[in-house]
Formats: sequence, structure tokens, C-alpha cells
Amino acid sequence: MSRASSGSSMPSADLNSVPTLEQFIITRREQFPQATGSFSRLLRDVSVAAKIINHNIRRAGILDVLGETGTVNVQDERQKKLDEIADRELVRALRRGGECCLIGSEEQPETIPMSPDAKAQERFAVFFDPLDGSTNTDVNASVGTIFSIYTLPEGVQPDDALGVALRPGSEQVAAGYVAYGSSTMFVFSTGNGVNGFTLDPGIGEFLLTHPDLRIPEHGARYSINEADREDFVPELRDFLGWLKRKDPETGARIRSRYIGSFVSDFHRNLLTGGIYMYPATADHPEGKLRLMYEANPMAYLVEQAGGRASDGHRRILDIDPDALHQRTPLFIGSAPLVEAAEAFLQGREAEGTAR
Ligand code: AHM
Ligand code: MG
Repeated sequence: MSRASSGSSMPSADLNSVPTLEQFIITRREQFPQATGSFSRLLRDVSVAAKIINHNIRRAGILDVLGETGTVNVQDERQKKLDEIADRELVRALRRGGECCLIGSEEQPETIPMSPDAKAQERFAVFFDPLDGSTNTDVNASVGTIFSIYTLPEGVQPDDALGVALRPGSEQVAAGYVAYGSSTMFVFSTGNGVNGFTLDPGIGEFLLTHPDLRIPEHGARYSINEADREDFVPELRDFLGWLKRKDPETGARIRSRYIGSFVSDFHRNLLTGGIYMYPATADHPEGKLRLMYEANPMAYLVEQAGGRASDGHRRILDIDPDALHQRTPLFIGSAPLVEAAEAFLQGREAEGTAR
């Protein structure tokens, strides 16, 4: 790869000292308990699909890929053209890579078993939301891809794989997301902290820009769709009132930010501190977000970054799933804020202040 001719505005001396995603995976292999060639290739396959999805998103208006396909997905949601493209590219990349035994996607009613003679030594199950927040694509707002990886024991037949793969999020071996924002970032964890990589479009590589991300303890932002307030339980309304109080000592106030794109809201809160909430509502009595490919991977990341994720009563990563598209209420972000939400929801006294 010739970095000198990249066209990047970054000085080449700096660029050369920043590891790419692939270099990082190879050089840190010994830190990944599950590190094998096939696991590294699996992560690379996801990152290649992310670059192709990014390419489509960046040219969305030009290519006429915005808007709806005219079909409704398994979630009863109208599918966007970009949803379909993102799903297709991820499935293609994983199929081509051959490291994966089973795929579960938000856009597919059933899991997709790979060929039983796939060349994989290790067998991975990958769950993903190909394009989260896709209602934002028509208005040029940021969206994301979320993925979750489990290992399956050797000898599992594709027909039995889903039953075996539906395990609590604490058993994920890796999880991550790609945020297609003002820049494109690939953020992931294999259980050894969280690292963030920014795509340099000039050279087509993800570069390590956010090593060892930690979520600030004292959150500055809360994210919830307050249009649903009437549907919230009184305990949640009380929690929101508590959040909005001025800090008695500093006079600081928490700020509200809600993009309606979970990846983007989560990413901002991971960097600045805060809490994202999608509780049970009248329209979504079990919450809106899906456990296997939205809540679990983000819960894994937030815990790796020092934060917390809960359904209000239980740790997200402890929930024993029983269906691919199962939903859950979600409270995720800076640990003290999530603890305070849990305290309110469970009728206990919250400790500390919101900020
Ligand atoms: P999606 O996966 O179909 O895009 O749905 C999930 C999205 C989240 O990204 C976002 O936080 C939430 O739905 C927004 O829902 P609402 O419009 O009800 O606030
Ligand atoms: Mg989603």
C-alpha cells in the first residue's frame, strides 16, 4: 500500500505510526483468548463489508439507493434500500470468508446456515443489525452497523446451530459497531477493552484513532424518545425529573441528545458520558431494541469501556435468550447513571447526582 500517494490530509509520518485495523488484530492476537487465523479473518470480513456499506451510504443520493424497497421485514418495519444492501453485503462477506457457521440478521426472518462443508476450523455465529437507524438515511443523518460474535462447539450441525448460539450476551467472544457519521468508525472489543478505528477514505483503511476507550463516569447527555413520555411508568418519569435537576453543587445540567439512531446515540455517549434509554412503551411493550444484535453487543462494549447496561432489573448480558428477534428494554451508558435508573425503576433511593 502506498501511503505517500493516499491523498489523505494526515502527514504520512503520523499515518505510518498508526496501526491499521488488520495490523492491530494481527499484532494483538495474543491478547485475544479466541485468537486464531479464522477469527482474525472473520473480523476482517466484517470490516470489508463495512467499507462496501460505507461506500454505498456515501453515494446514497447519487445512486438512488435512498428510500424504501416496498417490502416489510420480519419486524413489520418498511425496509429501506440501504437496509437491503447492507444485509446483502454482510452475508456475502461472511459467506465468502467461510469462517462462519450461522448468521442472524435483523432483516431476515430466520437464521442463515452456512454450508456444512465451510472450511472453518472454528465455527462462529454472527448476529447483526446491518443498518441500524436506517430511517435516518433519507435525511442524511448518521446510521450504523452492529455485530455480535459467538463461538459454536465443534461438530454443531447447521440445523442445531441457532439453539446452541442463543446464549447470554456474557458469552459473546467479540462485538462491535460501525458508525457512518461525519467520519466512519469501526469500534470493537474482544474482551480486552474497546478500541476505535477511523476510516481514512484516501487509503481505504481503518486506523487506530481511539485506543482503549473508557466511558466517562459522569455523564453529560441523556438520550430517550420523550414523545413516548405518557407511556412511561411513573418511576421512569421520576428518574427523568431527577436527571434534569441542576447539580446542587455546580449548577450543571444534563443535556438531552436523541438522534434516533442507536449506534450514533451510543457512540456519542460512549465518548462524552451519558445514558441511552429505550424503555417498554405502549407500542413496544417489551422495548424496541433487539437483544441478540442490538442490546447484547452494545452491552458487551459498554461494560468493556467501564459502563453498564440493564433492562432496568437485570444485567443485559445475563439475559437468557429464547428467540433471534427477542426485544428488551434498554438502559445503557455511564455506570452511575444506569445504576440510578435501576434504583428508580426498582423503587429504591438513587445515590449521587446525575452529573
Ligand atoms: P432499526 O434497527 O429498525 O433502525 O430500529 C432501531 C432504532 C434505533 O436506532 C433508534 O434508537 C430507535 O430505533 C428509534 O426509535 P424511535 O423512533 O421509536 O425513537
Ligand atoms: Mg437497529
